[in-house]
Amino acid sequence: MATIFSGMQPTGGLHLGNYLGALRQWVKLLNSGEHKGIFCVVDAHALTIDYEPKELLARTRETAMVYMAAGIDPERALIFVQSDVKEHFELQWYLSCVAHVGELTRMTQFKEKSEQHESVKAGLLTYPILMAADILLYKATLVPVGADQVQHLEFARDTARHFNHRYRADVFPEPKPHPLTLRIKGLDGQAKMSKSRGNTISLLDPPKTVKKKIGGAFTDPARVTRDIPGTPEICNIYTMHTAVSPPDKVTYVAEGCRTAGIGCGDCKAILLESLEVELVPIRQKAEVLAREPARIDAVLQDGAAEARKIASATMREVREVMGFNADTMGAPPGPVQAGSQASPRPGSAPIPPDARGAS
Ligand code: AQP
Repeated sequence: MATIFSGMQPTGGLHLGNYLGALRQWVKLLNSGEHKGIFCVVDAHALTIDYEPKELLARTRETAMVYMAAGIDPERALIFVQSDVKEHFELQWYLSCVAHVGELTRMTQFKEKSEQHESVKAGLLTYPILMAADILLYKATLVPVGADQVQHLEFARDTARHFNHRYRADVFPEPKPHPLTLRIKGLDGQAKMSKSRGNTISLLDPPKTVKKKIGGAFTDPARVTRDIPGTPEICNIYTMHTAVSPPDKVTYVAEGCRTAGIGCGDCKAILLESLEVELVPIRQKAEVLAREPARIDAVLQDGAAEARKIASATMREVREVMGFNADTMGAPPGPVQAGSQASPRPGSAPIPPDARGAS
């Protein structure tokens, strides 16, 4: 059974782009019964952009809540928070010692995001190493990724290869991409719908807000008046139709747009109906979950406990092939006392009393 791993950053409220482009596909993959699912809220990745520490925890919980409301069943999949499993960061460092800086500086996301800042934080450069650690820690074999993350997944595959080759071991399987091709543009019709751009329809927006946002959303600029035909393929409203409307309605709005048989307002009204079919159950489940924060915390605690089990088993293998003491996690805390029962590191000679500074 393939293990799917994926995650989202708690950088803001999850939106239609996150849902239609990724989350809905995770649910489909999980419900196919062919995969084991591990879904992480990647809060440490969220530090690579400016954020408000006081808001991070609430956003992290909300992200997990939306995973559940959208259909990720915690009985069938692990849901946990990245920073709760410290092995991600340990593995990140080890991988950073087999990864190449040249590969990192070539990443499109790094180039684009670093151009926006005068002083570039190291975390922006090493972001793909943490992503590789997230995936490899669970030996995930299938990773649902959007086009903008394909390069990072390729990096994770390369890093798995570098590691296995360097340590002449077969610790990490190479994760395969499960391509997510749908791309939803923002309400501005310019860039992709993005939490950080403020051009989103949030999954938890009330119906009135969704209506208002769709009403003001950018369409084909050629359709200045209702009687001018348009090109549905370049219109973000049409893209959303293809994701949420039944096929007969998709055909109807496409033809109506091309022939000027319908106006953008008509097209948006039909989209609203389809969107509500998709969003109502998510909102309802989220409302119930929001009243039960202890349930969300319990899911995240159980998820982290299970994730730690997998992670610590992988790290044991990793440490062993790297020449560390594989049992570090189980070692008793505190300094080793003379005459204690603690086992010496493999291959280590006893330390002579003089060297310990004993009088
Ligand atoms: N507009 C989108 N259309 C389709 N898919 C999208 N995804 C994001 N936006 C769209 C997919 O959602 C998953 C999780 O994304 P993320 O939270 O890790 O970060 P992101 O892709 O950078 O999402 P945002 O909203 O744009 O966040 P910010 O603004 O913080 O950078 C990914 O699988 C992504 O493909």
